[in-house]
Amino acid sequence: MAVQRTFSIIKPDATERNLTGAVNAVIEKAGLRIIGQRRIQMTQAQAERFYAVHSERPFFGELVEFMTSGPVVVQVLEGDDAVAKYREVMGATNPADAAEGTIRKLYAKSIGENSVHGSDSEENAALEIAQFFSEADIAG
Ligand code: 3AN
Repeated sequence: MAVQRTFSIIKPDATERNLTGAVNAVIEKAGLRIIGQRRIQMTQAQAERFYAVHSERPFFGELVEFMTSGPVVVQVLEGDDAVAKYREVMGATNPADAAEGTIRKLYAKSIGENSVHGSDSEENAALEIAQFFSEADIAG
């Protein structure tokens, strides 16, 4: 299995409930290493750019509003097969469908306020990491 990087966001519903450490514990227990991490207040422009692929979806406005409603923690994760592994650790988009022990089963409030984001491909991971990190801010 190849060592990969993936991009993660701990979303406002989780930072608001002081769950950054709890989410990080699940990530690290799964064998992923947090090699870059920064807490930021996303601007509307950053959120619109990040979720541009969803711009035609009915929930786009709500999604941008939510992602700018409070601080988020942006992260670079590294490990074997990191993209797929983190998707597994996050659980299904809708917490009602998420498997036991996953971050969304443990902590997500709803399909919209679902605590974490993780890249869906290695290609998107590279683009998403580049939106928020320079190499100087990543140490593996
Ligand atoms: P995932 O985050 O599991 O990759 P996507 O890419 O389908 O899921 O959706 C991106 C984000 O859009 C989700 N994390 C969630 O916050 C939001 N979202 C998706 N579907 C809905 C929905 N039906 N209503 C509100 N927000 C949604």
